[in-house]
Amino acid sequence: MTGFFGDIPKFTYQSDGDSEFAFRHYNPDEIVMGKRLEDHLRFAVAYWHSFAWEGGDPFGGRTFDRPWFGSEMEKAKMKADVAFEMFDLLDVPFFCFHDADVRPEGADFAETTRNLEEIVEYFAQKMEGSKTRLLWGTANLFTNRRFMSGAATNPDPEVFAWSAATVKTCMDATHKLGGENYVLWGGREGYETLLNTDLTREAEQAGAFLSRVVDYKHKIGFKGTILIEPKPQEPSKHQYDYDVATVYGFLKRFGLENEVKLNIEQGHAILAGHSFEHELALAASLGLLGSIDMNRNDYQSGWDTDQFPDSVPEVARAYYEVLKAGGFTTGGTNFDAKLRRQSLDPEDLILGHAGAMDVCARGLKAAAALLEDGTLEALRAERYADWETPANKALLTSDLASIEARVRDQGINPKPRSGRQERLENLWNRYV
Ligand code: XUL
Ligand code: CO
Repeated sequence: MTGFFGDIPKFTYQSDGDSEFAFRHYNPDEIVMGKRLEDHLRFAVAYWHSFAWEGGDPFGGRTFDRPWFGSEMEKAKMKADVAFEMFDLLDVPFFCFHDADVRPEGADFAETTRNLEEIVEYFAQKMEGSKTRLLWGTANLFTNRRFMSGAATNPDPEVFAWSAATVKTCMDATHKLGGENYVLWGGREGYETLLNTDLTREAEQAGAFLSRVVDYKHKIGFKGTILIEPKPQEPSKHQYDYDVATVYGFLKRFGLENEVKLNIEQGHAILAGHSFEHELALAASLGLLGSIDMNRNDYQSGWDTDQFPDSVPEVARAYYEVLKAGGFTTGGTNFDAKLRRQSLDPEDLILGHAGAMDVCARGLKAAAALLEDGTLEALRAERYADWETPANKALLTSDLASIEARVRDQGINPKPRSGRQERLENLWNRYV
């Protein structure tokens, strides 16, 4: 034991009592739609925000003063000890990490890789005594200055090579630890100005890069899912993986739409001018729904604030789409969320996650009840019911001249019908 979390007890579900250190709504064993809540939600802790982020902002540096900060291997191991203690206290089934969150950077590529391998070995040992599994691994191809002009899309082929080699090592690490997915967030795959950017060439590089990642997945027999995480801007002014629709176009262009799915983040959807549920519904309809990064954005600030979710109605909308699509398979709910920089105490870290788990549990249960009630889906189906007749189905394959003849012959004259939005909103509000 590191002692970092003092006497904070392990969280359990307690429907009554007044302990702050208990789940009020998240009962992992509760059966919802025939499945345990833990298996629906598949919560994961994000290593980077919880253990590597120092609390800086554009106007000031580190506010957190963690005993594991530093570049020595011993500190990296202490960080892992604290992380696994927290996973245990919160009883979370998963965690996620970038290479740079977990290992010290070495003097060169070889040393950096050795450091990663040493920590992966350490994680493997810790996982033997823990229930927590790896939801996904990923490579940080955005913090180091070598990536300032992109990774796969960099004008410098040496950066492409470095990035490809790094992703290989991170896929190896993920595979070794039994990860269920591998994520690629295009951190600096984008541009600041078109004046110095060749869009065509950069897209070809990105397509080749992702194709090689898919090849390598098959080569090593990694059975997990490759996931792309869309985001429209930040850090770049324009990010190539803008949103779900854009990434779908990219995957189709390179013939990868059956190989890669999406990790969709609430805050990124908001930045793209969409709702989270829009992005989830679209991904589900395209067969690309993989996993989610759950957080909330500040609706006034216009940047990615990565806060823990606090709104049951919002997360209910998201889980409604996930449940309607059949639930997660390899995916899960990763809290890509960080403390506010004034939240210095170990308790804050624990309570941020526990509160978010309760919010998600309430949201998922509300969404499941509405889905099981069936009224919403029945009303939606009713709206499109006229498409079910053979004559109307034939419209989708008829030519314009024969459609015109039908409109004339049958005297077709459409009568507008209510979309009944308020009625449906009232239905929602009975459940959340
Ligand atoms: C950045 C972000 C990343 C990815 C993983 O906005 O969401 O943390 O989730 O690289
Ligand atoms: Co994310």
